Amino acid sequence: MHELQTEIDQLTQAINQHNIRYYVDDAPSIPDAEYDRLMKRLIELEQAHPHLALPDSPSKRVGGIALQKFDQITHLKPMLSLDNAFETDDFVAFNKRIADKVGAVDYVCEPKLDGLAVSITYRNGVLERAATRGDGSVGEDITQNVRTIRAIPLKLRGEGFPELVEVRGEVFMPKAAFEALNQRQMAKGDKVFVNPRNAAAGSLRQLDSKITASRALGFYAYALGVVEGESQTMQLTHYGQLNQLKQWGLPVSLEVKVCDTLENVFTYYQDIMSRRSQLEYEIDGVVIKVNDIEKQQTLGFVAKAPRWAIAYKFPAQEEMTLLEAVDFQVGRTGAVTPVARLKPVFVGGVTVSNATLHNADEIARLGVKVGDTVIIRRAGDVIPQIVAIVPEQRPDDAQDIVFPQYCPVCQSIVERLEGEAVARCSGGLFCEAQCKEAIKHFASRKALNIDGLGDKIVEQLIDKELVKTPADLFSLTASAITMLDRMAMKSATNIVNAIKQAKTTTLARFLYSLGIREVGEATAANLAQHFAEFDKIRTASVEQLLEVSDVGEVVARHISQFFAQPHNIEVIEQLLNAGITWPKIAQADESQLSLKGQTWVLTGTLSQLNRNDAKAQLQALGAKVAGSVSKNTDCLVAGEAAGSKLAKALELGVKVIDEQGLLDLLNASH
Ligand code: D41
Repeated sequence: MHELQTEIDQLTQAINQHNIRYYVDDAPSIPDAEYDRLMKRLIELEQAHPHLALPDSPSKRVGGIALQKFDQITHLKPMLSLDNAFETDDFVAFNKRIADKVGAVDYVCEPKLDGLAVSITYRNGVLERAATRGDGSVGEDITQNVRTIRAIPLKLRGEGFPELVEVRGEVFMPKAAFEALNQRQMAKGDKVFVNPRNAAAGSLRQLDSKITASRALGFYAYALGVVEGESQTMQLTHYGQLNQLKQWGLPVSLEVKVCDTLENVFTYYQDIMSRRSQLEYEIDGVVIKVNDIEKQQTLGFVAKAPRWAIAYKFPAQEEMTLLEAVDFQVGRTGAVTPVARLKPVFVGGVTVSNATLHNADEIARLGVKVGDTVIIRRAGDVIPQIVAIVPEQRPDDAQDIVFPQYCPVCQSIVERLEGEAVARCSGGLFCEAQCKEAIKHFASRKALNIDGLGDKIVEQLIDKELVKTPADLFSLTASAITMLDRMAMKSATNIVNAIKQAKTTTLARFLYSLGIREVGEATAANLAQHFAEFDKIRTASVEQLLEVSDVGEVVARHISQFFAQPHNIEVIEQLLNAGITWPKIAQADESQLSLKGQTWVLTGTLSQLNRNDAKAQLQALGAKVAGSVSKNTDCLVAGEAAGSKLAKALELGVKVIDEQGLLDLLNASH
C-alpha cells in the first residue's frame, strides 16, 4: 500500500510540474504522448484505490456532477473595472492626471485578453474557490469549472505563500481551440460560437463542469486581490507581484513589459497590435498600469475603476451596422456570390461598406434578411465578414434574400449542382463578367504576368469591346489602347510591349492562365511536368489525367471538359497562332525525380529567381514546397534577410542552402 501511495504522489507531482512548465514557463518538458501515459497510469491507480488520490490530483480536472444553479460569491475585495482609452489623446490625458499627482511613473504594459475576468481564492496554497467577476462585488461560484482548467494550479508551488490570497486573471479560449470547437459543434449540428470570447464565456458558465473540461481554456493572472497573513512575500511593484504569481505557479502573459516612458508605451502598443494576428489568443488592446504600488494607493480610484490603470483599446474589430441590400457578383468560374451592401461602419481601423455572404448556405445559416442589423468582424487583414445578426433589431419590413435564377450580368440560367454550395452562371465566356475575370486571370502575375494590364484596364477593354477573348489581347495596337480613359501613347505602347513579351512563357504558366476550374499553380506545374507537351494534355483522357500527382476525379473531369468545349478549343488555337511559346520540357520518369518525397521551404528574398518560379521548379523535381519549417523539412532555401524560418531550421538541424545553392542544384538537374 505504501508503495502505491508513493507512486500516486510522484505521478501527481510530476504531472502538476509539467503543467506549470507548459502553461507558466511556456517550455514544455515532455512530449504530449509521455504526459498522456503518466496521466493514464495515475487514473488507473486512483480508480483502483480512490482513497489514495490527492486533493490536487490532475485527474480531478475532468469535471464532476452537474449543478442546478450557480451559488453567489462575494469577492473579499471588489474586482474593479477598467477605464478605456480609444485614442492617443485619451492615454496622454491619463498620463497627465497621474504625473500631476505623483510625478513621473513607470508603467507595466500587458496585452488585454478578450476573455472573462475571474477571481480564484487559494487558502494555505490550495485552490478553495473561484468566481466570475459578476458586478464586481458579487459573482458566481464557478469553482468546479475552474478546477478543470489545466493552466490553473490546484495547489500553489513552493512555500511561503500567504494564508489566503485572491488571484485575479482572465480565462480565455486560444484561437486554435476556438476553431476546433466550432468544427466539432458544426459536425454535431450544435450552435457555433461567434468569437473566442463568447466561446470562453459559454464554456466557463456551464452548470455541467464536464463540458468545461472538454474545452481547452487558458488563463493568465493579472493582479492580486485580498492577501491575508502575508509573510516575506510583500511586493512593492505590480511587476513584482506578477513575478510572485509566476513563482507560485500561476501563468502570467509572456508579453508583459515595464515601460519607463510614454514613448515606450506607444511603441509597445504599436508592436503588439502589429503582431496581433500571430498571437495564439485574441486581444483587444493593452492594459497599462502604474508599476509602483504605493503610487497606485495614492492615486486611488473613482467609481469602480482605478485611477492608476487604463485599457488602451485597439480600433474595434467588431461593429454593428445595417444590411441595406444584397447584390450578386459573378466570378471567373461563373460562381454567383452574394455581396452584402452595408451602411458604412468603422471596424478595426477601416471603413467597411461591403462584405461577402459566400453562398446560399451561409445566408441560411445566419438567417439574415435585408434590413437586419448585423455584426461585422474584420480580423487582421482578412475580408470583412458578417458573423451574426441581432434578431431583436429586425424591422417588420425585413426582406428575404432571394438567389437570382438568371445571371445578373448575361441573363443565362444560374445552376446549383447537387452537393455543391456554389451556384453558377451557365453562360461561360459568353457572360461578360466571366470573360472579364478570365482575362484578368490570364494577365495576372502568376499566369502570363502581363505588366501594366491591371484589372481596371481589362474592364475597360471589354466594356469598349476592344477585346472579347484572351487571344484578342495579342492583336491590340497601341493606338487602340489610347482610346481608354487617361491613356497616353507611351503607356499604351508599354502595354503592347508587355503583351508581346508575355508570349514567351512556360507551359505551366500557360496552363494556369487558361483558368481551368480547380487547376491552380501547383496542379498546372504537375501537369506540365507529367505530360511535357501541351497536345498530350489537351487530348488526355480522364484516366491519363488521374496519373498526375495530386490530380483527383474532380480535377481530371474539369480539365477534360475544359478542352472539349468548342469555344475553348477556338481560343486556344488563336492563342497558339498568336505565337505563345515555351521552352521544351525535359520529361523525367516521376519515380526518378531527384527531389521526390522531399519537403522544401523557401524564405527570405530571392534576387535572381522569382519565388513562384523557384517553387514551380522545385515541384518539377518532385519536391513538395511547404510554408513553414518543421522537423519534416528536408531543406530550407534562405534568401536575403531570412528571419524566423531560418532560425527554426538551424535550431532543428534542417539543411539550409542559399539562393546560389538552389541555382546550382537546378542547373545540375537540367
Ligand atoms: O487582460 C485583461 N483582460 C486584463 C483585465 C488585464 N490584463 N488587467 C486587468 N487589470 C485590472 C485591474 C487593474 C483592475 C486589476 C484587467 C482588469 N482589471 C479587468 N478585467 C475585467 C474588468 C477589469
